[in-house]
Amino acid sequence: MEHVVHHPLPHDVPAEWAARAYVNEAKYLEMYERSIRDPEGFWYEHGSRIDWFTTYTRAKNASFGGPDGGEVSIRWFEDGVTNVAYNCIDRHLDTRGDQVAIIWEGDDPSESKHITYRQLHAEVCRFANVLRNRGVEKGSTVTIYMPMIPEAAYAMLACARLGAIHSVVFGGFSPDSLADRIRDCGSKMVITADEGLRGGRKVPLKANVDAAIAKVGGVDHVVVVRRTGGSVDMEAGRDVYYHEAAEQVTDECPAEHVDAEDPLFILYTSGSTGKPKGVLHTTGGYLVFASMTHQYVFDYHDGDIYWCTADVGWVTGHSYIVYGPLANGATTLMFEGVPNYPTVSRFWEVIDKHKVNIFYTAPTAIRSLMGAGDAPVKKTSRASLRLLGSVGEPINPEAWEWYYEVVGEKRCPIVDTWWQTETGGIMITPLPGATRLKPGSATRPFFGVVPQVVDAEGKVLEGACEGNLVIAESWPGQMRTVFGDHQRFVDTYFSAYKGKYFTGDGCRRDADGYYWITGRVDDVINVSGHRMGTAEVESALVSHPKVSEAAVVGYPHDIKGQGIYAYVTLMQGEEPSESLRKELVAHVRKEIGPIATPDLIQFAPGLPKTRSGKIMRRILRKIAEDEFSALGDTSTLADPAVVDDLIENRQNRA
Ligand code: 6R9
Repeated sequence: MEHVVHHPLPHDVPAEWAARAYVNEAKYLEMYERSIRDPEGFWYEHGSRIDWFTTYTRAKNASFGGPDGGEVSIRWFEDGVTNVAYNCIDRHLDTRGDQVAIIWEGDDPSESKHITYRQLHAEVCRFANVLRNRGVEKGSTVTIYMPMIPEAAYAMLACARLGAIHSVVFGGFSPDSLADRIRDCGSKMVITADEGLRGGRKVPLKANVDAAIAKVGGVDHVVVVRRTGGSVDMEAGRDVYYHEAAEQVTDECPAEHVDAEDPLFILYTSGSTGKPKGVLHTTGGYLVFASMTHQYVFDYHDGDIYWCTADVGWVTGHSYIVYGPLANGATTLMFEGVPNYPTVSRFWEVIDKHKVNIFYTAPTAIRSLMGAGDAPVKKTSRASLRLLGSVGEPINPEAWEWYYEVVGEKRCPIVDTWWQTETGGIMITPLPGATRLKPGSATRPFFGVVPQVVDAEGKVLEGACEGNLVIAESWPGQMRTVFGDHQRFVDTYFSAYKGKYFTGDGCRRDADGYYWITGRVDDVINVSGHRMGTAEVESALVSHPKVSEAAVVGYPHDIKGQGIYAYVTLMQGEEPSESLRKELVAHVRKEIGPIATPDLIQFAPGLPKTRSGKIMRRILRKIAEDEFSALGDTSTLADPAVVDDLIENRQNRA
């Protein structure tokens, strides 16, 4: 390939991709144009891709408040009645009851399972009955804290079947983080496992739940799935093993009829302020959007084996392991393990073992496997692969090329999919067969998505430009509110640019109309594809008795995309030391979880502040990036001398 990495030329769409794809370029343009000109007609039509107990009479009823800041209200298919679990399971039983719905691949390569749609139906009904017997009903909130085992999907679908609202909390979060999330949504029920298993190591999930409940109270029931058989404390009257409870119930459970705008799930995500937000997604629009994007973006056809490597604790797991694929009657692979266990060939071996056709992963995984060289890839066949996907953060062109050439052997298009917890599904993405690819660009909007690039004042920029990314019109998969705090929803997403959804991302648009996401423009950092508010890490640090003040910024990291750089000012009389550094790292891991582990901690006698006391993060970012020669205007600093000390003792030296 002859293109220059920094100004990549588009890859042409080979005839074979176009021949099997749902849409070619002309069809994409035609459908996209229609979806924007006539959103009501377009979505009215596509809403019928799922089954409804009562059909909607209108598709879209949404307002972003307008330029004067009116009410923000987002409703799709609002008088329709349906059920997500019914759509993901029951409606397939006649045609594909014996087809595999979920392939589960364990952490240990000798363990795997195949679950057909008929078995899935029985498992989910049973799970729903266990929950119903313990008081879960339409509108209840249920916290799910599980490893990557099929029961995680059963539990989610069981909630959906009952019309209950699940809140899945990633198994890597600490008891404190779990406690906050249980408290915020008021769950009386927690579903967990004895222990998780990842990379050969055990994760004490049940013990973490016990510690969380000791802090929050209000939890009446804990359902414990046995995964490792490790011994755990069971509190009589509160805790029950799932396999014991399941013996007491039948495998039939009717699907509740729920309104299109009834909540389906809450998923907590980080923003620029301290407390994670409960992003609320509802039923009808979410499922239409998740299933439609899954079909078109991954060009999913009957019989394909599809694998998304995300964890169900993140939105990617919700939309593209569970809901989108199952709504489409797909075979979806769920992987318990990690990319480098037992060896760095694991992903490729799993692809060969299960003849995976479509593979969707994150740039951080690609970069770390790229670091292990080509040989662990090349020793596997990967002949089944037809399409590759990327999500979670910008993919650098070098990693894109490696993924394309070494993993996909130039046979497979790469779909670089930009979206967010808030958007529910993929927003900007190539469509295989329709879109010429440019390494590093998420390319063009999906149907119904109206991206705009605006400057700091909110002026809409035209043509090739760079600025902040906003979305001008509602789409069905959009979050509806912040659970319990609609004003926060309005303030976070619709106040920076009135009448528009602000994504928090910076973006460039090139002369071909392709979008290049440049990363967050707010105080959110993206570490290995995990979103984290710098304020969350700061509040964890200052909760340590020896810390007086902390400021956290991201810095470029070869594998993780961004690393966590913390500046810490100690309490009077405390001395910096290696052991204190370790103590602080351990403290943050305990407060938030291992994903928030600071990579670098710099002890600073003072932080750069304006005279009004605001920390000048711009300066801290520059120093963390080892770019301190271009600090910009420092004239507003209260005490310019602190900067010299910060530079002198910087931790990230080239
Ligand atoms: C799905 C998911 C959202 C943030 C988003 C952006 C970054 C995700 C991306 C990407 C560039 C892509 N992001 N996909 N940046 N290219 N293809 O990751 O949701 O965890 O909420 O993160 O991730 O910064 O704003 P979430």
